[in-house]
Amino acid sequence: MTTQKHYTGLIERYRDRLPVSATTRIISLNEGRTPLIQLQNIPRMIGKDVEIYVKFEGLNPTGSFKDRGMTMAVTKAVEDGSEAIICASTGNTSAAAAAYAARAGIKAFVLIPEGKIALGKLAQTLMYNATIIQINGNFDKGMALVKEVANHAPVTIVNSINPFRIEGQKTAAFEIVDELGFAPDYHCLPVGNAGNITAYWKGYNEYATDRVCGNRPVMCGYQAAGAAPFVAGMMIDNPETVATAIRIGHPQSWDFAWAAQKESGGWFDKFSDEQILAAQKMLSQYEGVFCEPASAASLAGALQDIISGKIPEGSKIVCTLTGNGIKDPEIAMQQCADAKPVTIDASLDAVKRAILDCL
Ligand code: AN7
Repeated sequence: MTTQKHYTGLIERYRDRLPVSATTRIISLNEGRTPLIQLQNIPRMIGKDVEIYVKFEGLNPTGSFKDRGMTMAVTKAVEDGSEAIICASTGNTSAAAAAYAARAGIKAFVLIPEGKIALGKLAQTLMYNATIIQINGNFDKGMALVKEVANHAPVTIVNSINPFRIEGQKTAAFEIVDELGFAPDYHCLPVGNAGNITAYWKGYNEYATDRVCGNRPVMCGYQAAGAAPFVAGMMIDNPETVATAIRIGHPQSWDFAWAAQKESGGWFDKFSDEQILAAQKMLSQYEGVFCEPASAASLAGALQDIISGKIPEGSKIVCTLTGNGIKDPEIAMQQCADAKPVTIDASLDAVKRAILDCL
């Protein structure tokens, strides 16, 4: 009998394609290897013959895709002798930075827009014991400050301008190809700072260059209507959306994201908060997959483009669900405000009546 080595994270799995050496101390929480779930009910409901898969990145250790980039960024920061990391964040990066810093035994500083990050993200960042610095400004302002302060203090930036973040995140594309045996025809994802679309495109390109797959997907980037600089074709100053994760007006990976769109023959589009929330609820109700609002932009976009025919029938589509729905309990409760739990007497009769009333 062969003993199977237990899974120890994406750096170990893809170490040949990542910038680590045999002696690198790997800082990992066994991130990656997230499920690729084929939707069963929604394609039938829209009456289209398509294969839609969701890459559920909300099942990473801190509940978002950021763990992929953070294992790599923190591994390299530690290798380079850094004792502190810093990031600006709409919430998920801060949680990931805090967790991997805890794992590494170094310090994490996170700059967040006051009052604009989801409750779960704040709670986990506190638990991981990061130093949280709230600013009375948005993510873009925080990002600018982080870039400045890194010139004045011994801290390593772990936002996606750190190239090791992109290296880690490109492994999501590898996993999809390894699992399907091919690259999808279309890859749909939410776009905020645009690090992730950059990373996926890099991953697909590396695999295509090495002939691991014969094709590369069309890249479709979806934004919230109030925070859609790629749709506007220019940076915007006061982004607003209920999907706080992507409340970003000055994306750092601007040029890389345009390259991904152009080289893949893809497009950007934007969706209202109502459309994003509807997609989030639909995915929960009809597929049992609970992602956070920002993540649902990928499905909102895919469905619109499938229904319009822009994405033709017969296509294989992957939507990245970037974060877990549990991170934003306040939005979830608002989404279900009409589905108040019934309160009844603790008796068999009352429970029986409550069930029969609903059938
Ligand atoms: C759930 O945490 O920017 O286009 O500071 O949390 O790579 O920025 C989060 C971004 C999509 C957008 N979905 O990804 C942060 C942060 C979720 C996110 C995005 C984010 P990028």
